[in-house]
Amino acid sequence: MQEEMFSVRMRAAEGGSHEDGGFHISGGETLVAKRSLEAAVQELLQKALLHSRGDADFIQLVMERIAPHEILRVPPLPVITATAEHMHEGRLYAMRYLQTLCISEQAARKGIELLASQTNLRGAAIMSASSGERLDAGLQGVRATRMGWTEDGYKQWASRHTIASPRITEALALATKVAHAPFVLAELCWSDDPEYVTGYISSLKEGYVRIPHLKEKGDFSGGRVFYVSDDVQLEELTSYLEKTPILIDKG
Ligand code: WAQ
Ligand code: MG
Ligand code: MG
Ligand code: MG
Repeated sequence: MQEEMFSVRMRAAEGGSHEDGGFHISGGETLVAKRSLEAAVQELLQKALLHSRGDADFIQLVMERIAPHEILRVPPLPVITATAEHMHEGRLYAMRYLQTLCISEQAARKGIELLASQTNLRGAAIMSASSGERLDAGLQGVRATRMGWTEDGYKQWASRHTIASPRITEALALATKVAHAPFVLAELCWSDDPEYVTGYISSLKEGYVRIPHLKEKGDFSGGRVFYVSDDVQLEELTSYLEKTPILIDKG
């Protein structure tokens, strides 16, 4: 018999809930076996309570059982790390690299400018890879959820990658799910946490490319951009991102 699986989502804000105008502190999501549910909840609660962006006074945790037969399994994207000694080099690299992934110069610039100018984004911007126009409804952003690692998949990956950390494995699971999304050509990300300056550009074509400096320490800007092709069907994309359960498994 297949094990019961649960999706867990956390969001935390300061100064009230997000919908009441609170400042976004942290979010996180995972997909775990029922016997790991308590540990997963504890980890996400700690992430909300001990956060460099502030002191959360609103924390929401949602758990939902997921039918095991609906879960898709994919291997993690391959990971490489680019060279960039400082922010300007990192952003220049990102500008050029995005264009090799069929993102127009204008859309690449708009994506970088968006992340650099936002300090309170909870979900990812959906952006046209040709025009750079934002397409997510009401500019609210979309949160990818229902993704996690299998135990074996995680063990194998961590044994082969010395960089394994909760932040990186969470980002890689998200990037792997997003890379498999219909209509998505690439993702651009850097953290909104002021102490973490490494970001990435990921795609199904080239994998997960880490860029060591995409902002300067102390900066609260950051977020995610999902670049999509012109034939995008927003409902289909959003439903995949929010609903389709994905487990990252052994390569
Ligand atoms: N779906 C959509 N957007 C999200 C999600 C999600 N599940 N989670 C986070 N975001 C967006 C949101 O705007 C956040 O404010 C922003 O991304 C940054 O989230 O290889 O830590 O959790 O060294 O702060 C990447 C590099 C780290 C890791 C990313 O992001 C590495 C990170 P954070
Ligand atoms: Mg976070
Ligand atoms: Mg995160
Ligand atoms: Mg953050």
